[in-house]
Amino acid sequence: MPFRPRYTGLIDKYRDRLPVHDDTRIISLGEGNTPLIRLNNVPAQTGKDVDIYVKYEGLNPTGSFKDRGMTMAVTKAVEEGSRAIICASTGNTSAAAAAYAARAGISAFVLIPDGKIAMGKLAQAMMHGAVVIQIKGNFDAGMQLVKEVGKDAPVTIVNSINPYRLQGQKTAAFEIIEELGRAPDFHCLPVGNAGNITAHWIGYCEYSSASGDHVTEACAFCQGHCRFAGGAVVGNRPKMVGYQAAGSAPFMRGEMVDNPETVATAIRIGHPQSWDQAWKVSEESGGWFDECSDEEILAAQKLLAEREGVFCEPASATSLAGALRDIGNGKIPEGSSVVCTLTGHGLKDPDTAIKQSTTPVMTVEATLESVKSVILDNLA
Ligand code: AN7
Repeated sequence: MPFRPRYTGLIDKYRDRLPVHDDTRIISLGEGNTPLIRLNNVPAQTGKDVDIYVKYEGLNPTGSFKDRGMTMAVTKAVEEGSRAIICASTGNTSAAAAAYAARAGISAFVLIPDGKIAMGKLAQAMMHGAVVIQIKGNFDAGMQLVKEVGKDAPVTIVNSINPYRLQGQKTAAFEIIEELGRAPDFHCLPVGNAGNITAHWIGYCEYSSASGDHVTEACAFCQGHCRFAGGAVVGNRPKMVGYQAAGSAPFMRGEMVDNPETVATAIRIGHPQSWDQAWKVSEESGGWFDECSDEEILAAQKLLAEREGVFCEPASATSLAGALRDIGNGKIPEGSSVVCTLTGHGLKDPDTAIKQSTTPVMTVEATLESVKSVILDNLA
């Protein structure tokens, strides 16, 4: 068998495009390198000629895209001598922070909205030994507290306001270009704080520029962490489309939302931290924002699970729900290639999955006869 080097995570892979030094101690769990799956059955259902791919970020080590940002944020926190990290979270950031802190041997403090995070995510934060602080308030209140605490407590904030987070997350765009040989025409993402849509745009712009330079205004967000400045765009870049849950859609309202609500708890966010950057991304790329109802989100989650064998969490399905609608109405024209990011794994939120499933679980006698009769009754 030919020797193939072990995959050791996205910082190792893209170190010349990331703010690390040769002797930086990398805190990694082998994140990144996630599958880009071409949908086989769903596109036919639209009646349109489109290529839809899903980037299955749920297959990262802690089950969400947050690992891409967290490997960078924790690597840099450790390099800078920090002994503790802190974040507010709707769940996935807390799971990633807890895991990478455990890996690094430092402490993690996570603020989560009381009763409003999915069970799998809570289990992760607890299991990895984070100090879990449930607040009687939502994510936005937690974020405000974290910003204030971060001013004088000896903790590093690892929410996406930490610029290293977006640097790690931009690598998802690199992977997509490398697999498709070009950028897709449209890239659809669920939007909460809008960090990920911003990070992807930074990635596409860097990769498509002549010199690996940053060429986007949104990239001002890198705060100097891109290697260079300037450079002409040579490759294609996608239109970036951000979908929000209707009950927490500040980008659609055009202003912050104070009491966001949605079944997709991961994106139950009313005060996005990357507000200005995301508007720039939308403008620069020629994309748009839209919203999906909870019903549309759950239907897309189920469609993917039933028709393609891909299980993502509700928030993640928002990207496909929106894309299917915009393919249907022609905003995404025929002949397009579309990538939908599936930000988190379906196992994160088993309660919502079981609640919405219409497939009955049958209980029968433990006999050959009863099992056979179930099979005969249920053959497709
Ligand atoms: C599955 O964990 O904000 O627009 O605190 O978990 O970059 O915020 C999660 C966000 C989409 C939105 N899908 O990404 C947190 C948190 C899933 C998520 C988003 C989140 P951004």
